[in-house]
Amino acid sequence: MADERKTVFSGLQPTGNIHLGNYLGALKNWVRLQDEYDTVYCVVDLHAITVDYDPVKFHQDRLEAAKVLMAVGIDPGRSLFYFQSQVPQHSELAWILGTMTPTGVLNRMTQYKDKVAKGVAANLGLYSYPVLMAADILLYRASLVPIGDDQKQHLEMTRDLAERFNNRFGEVFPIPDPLIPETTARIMSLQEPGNKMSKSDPNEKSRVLILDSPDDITKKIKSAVTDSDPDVRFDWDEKPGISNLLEIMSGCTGQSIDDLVAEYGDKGYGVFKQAVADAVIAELASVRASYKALDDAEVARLMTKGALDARQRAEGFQQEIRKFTGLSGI
Ligand code: AQP
Repeated sequence: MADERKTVFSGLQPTGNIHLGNYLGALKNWVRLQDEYDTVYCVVDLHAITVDYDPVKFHQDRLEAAKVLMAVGIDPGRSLFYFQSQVPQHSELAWILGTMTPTGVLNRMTQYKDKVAKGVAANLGLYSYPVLMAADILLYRASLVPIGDDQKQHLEMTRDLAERFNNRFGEVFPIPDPLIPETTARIMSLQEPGNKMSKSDPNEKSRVLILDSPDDITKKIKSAVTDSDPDVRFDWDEKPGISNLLEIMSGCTGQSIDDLVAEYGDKGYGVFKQAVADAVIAELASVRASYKALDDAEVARLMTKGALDARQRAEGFQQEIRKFTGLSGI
């Protein structure tokens, strides 16, 4: 029987160790959505090579990312899960969508501008990253895309491209909606709470990794930059460091920010930071245990199988695109 469920798509770049921002902003939703939707998740390795990388390390990082995602709860038995580069239809659709993308739109993409401003070499792949991201999503006719706040602008561009394609060639793509968490959409760096927590930040103390030991988690949370006024209050302008920790604790425990402020408001930063660290350790304990139980060879085997299944499904969808665009006969 045909699968009537709506399709969810999302991807993660294997650009380094997966952190609490990735987890609270996107991955928790990825896992949850597997119960209700037809879920397609991808380690987006083609996106990751838009920045400088070492091929040997990259090959290991890619498998490691797949392993951590499985430990977090991505289940290849319930989700289509694979490496993007092993499904060439992503790149084919990206080319077609690229022919419909005004360069003026790409010139407005803030992530590209931010990366280049930070010294990342400007190249065509980095510049057209949002077009490939649109292809990733639209290839599977996805209707929902769980992402953190930093990907919102790219998703808006995906929606515009879907409409543009539908108007030009016929109703092919659903217009995908973003799924962005209310409180943990942008987890900030522990050292510079004005910047988002990021895999590529050179300061390792800026982020908690999904696989950090309980000791490391405690040390990193305790050394998080805060301010000198001892009240625990939610106020991004005056107290960005504490507001970030409140969001992290709320994301890990499910307690509201108001409840946390009521509980820790006058307890002092020492007690509050310890409670945040305990909450993060408790949240990530099962991920660490699952990771230890996973075997690299089995992860690689499951990813190969995922790619075979994804290629078959993607080819069916791409045949339709080729017909609509005149690249094959109707
Ligand atoms: N700090 C964050 N807070 C909330 N969500 C976040 N995401 C990333 N950082 C945060 C979300 O995680 C998903 C996977 O992200 P990605 O690997 O595709 O790339 P990214 O958004 O560029 O994440 P990083 O960690 O900052 O990587 P680098 O340093 O390589 O650029 C996405 O849904 C993202 O929104």
